[in-house]
Amino acid sequence: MTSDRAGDDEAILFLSDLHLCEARPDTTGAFLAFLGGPASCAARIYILGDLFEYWAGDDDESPFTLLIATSLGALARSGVRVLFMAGNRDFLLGASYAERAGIERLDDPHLLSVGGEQLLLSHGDQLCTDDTAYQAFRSQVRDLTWQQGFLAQPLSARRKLVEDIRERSESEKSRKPSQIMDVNASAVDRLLREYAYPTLIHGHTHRPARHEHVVDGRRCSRIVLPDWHDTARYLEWSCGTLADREYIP
Ligand code: LP5
Ligand code: MN
Repeated sequence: MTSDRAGDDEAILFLSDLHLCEARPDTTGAFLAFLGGPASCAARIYILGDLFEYWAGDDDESPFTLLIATSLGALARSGVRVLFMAGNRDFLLGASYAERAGIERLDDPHLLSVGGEQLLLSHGDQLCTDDTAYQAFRSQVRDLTWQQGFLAQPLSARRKLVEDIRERSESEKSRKPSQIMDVNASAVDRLLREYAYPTLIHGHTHRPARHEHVVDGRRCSRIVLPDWHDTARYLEWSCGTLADREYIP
């Protein structure tokens, strides 16, 4: 767990699940415009995972990944802090790409104190505990020894393996009951209790909503961020409130 405190007057943007890739030029265009637009007016932006469709290693230095790094780097150099939490698609994004892009990497979860509020940030996949096949897969690929073995393979072999797993994931998802791919209510309650009843902000499920959880008699909000597949949507903290925003370039 990492934690941080923001100044009361800071404007902060939260976004996740952009799934950037060359095959989605409209989303890439919207993201680049967003970096030059609303993000440039904020004090910091939090990207809560799945910035990329997938990340096979920092040695993927394609013009596409370099363009995103250059654009994030320009924002960071202008004084906007860019904070990144890994998702299940891009947990292999490492120190070298982070440095190139001027982004600060966070643990999952991350606790942010601002304006007297506690905001607990997470990608959200760890809360989907009913999806036991996914959680087993997750434990395997988050193992550092496994990751070293994976990263030791040539980039082309890694890309092929990820694409095979993507195919298998899509086929398994089509057979899973929808509710097991959402967060588990008890897992959410445990997390809220552990972090002293904050507001939880997460992505991953692509089911944007605001939920209320009452844990030990305490009322906590859980805000689920939208993906960027059709529109550029994010959450904005400003003057003590969290507002849903949509950016049309
Ligand atoms: O991402 P999303 O939302 O579509 O689906 C997720 C779960 N799927 C995944 C897999 C990713 O989409 C693809 C991999 C990302 C690349 C990471 C790069 C480095 C790792 C390289 C791996 C070789 O996360 C999906 C959930 C869904 O969220 C909802 O929560 O259901 O989970 C699955 O579909 C997983 C399957 O149920 C189990 C997959 C078993 C694959 C076993 C392959 C064995 C190969 C050995 C290597 C570990
Ligand atoms: Mn995800």
